Amino acid sequence: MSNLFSTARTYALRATPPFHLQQRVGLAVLSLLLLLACVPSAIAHEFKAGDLEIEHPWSRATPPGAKVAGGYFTVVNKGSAPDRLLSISSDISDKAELHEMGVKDGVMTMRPVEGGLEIPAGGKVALKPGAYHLMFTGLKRQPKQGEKFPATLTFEKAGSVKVEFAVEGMGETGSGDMDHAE
Ligand SMILES: [Cu+2]
Repeated sequence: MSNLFSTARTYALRATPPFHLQQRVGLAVLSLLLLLACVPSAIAHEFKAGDLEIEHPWSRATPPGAKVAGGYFTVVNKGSAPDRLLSISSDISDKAELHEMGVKDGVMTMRPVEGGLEIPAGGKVALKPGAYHLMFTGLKRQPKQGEKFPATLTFEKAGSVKVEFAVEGMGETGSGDMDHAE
């Protein structure tokens, strides 16, 4: 990418007037290529709700019979007031809870977040393996690698927003992951 950009800069510098048609066409093609290169991949999807951006919601394929699946994404708050993630719902499970990890008596545990999760003004919160995360509990079916399933996130100020969780492979752990089998 950076190579592409420096090539573009060199090209732009060279294309000083008189501006020949050939150069213009060349520049147009180059801009188009740059544009295509900057389109996020199918995996890096995002959703907007008011001042909030929800980046790349993802989950993981589960083994047959599993009753829980994790849910992860990053919320960016571009506004000047804090907001709060209150609840999550999806057809894939009976319930979806917001969990946080903690260490109790030297053992990693997870517990529901009480009162929702604050998204600070101008800040962001990442839900990821080993940290804050969603848990879809009472799975009605197994999420399959490569599919997307819809869910609704409800925020105190931004309201409800529909998102899609991209299901990644079972081995997709991120760092400091903890098994959700209970
Ligand atoms: Cu959990």
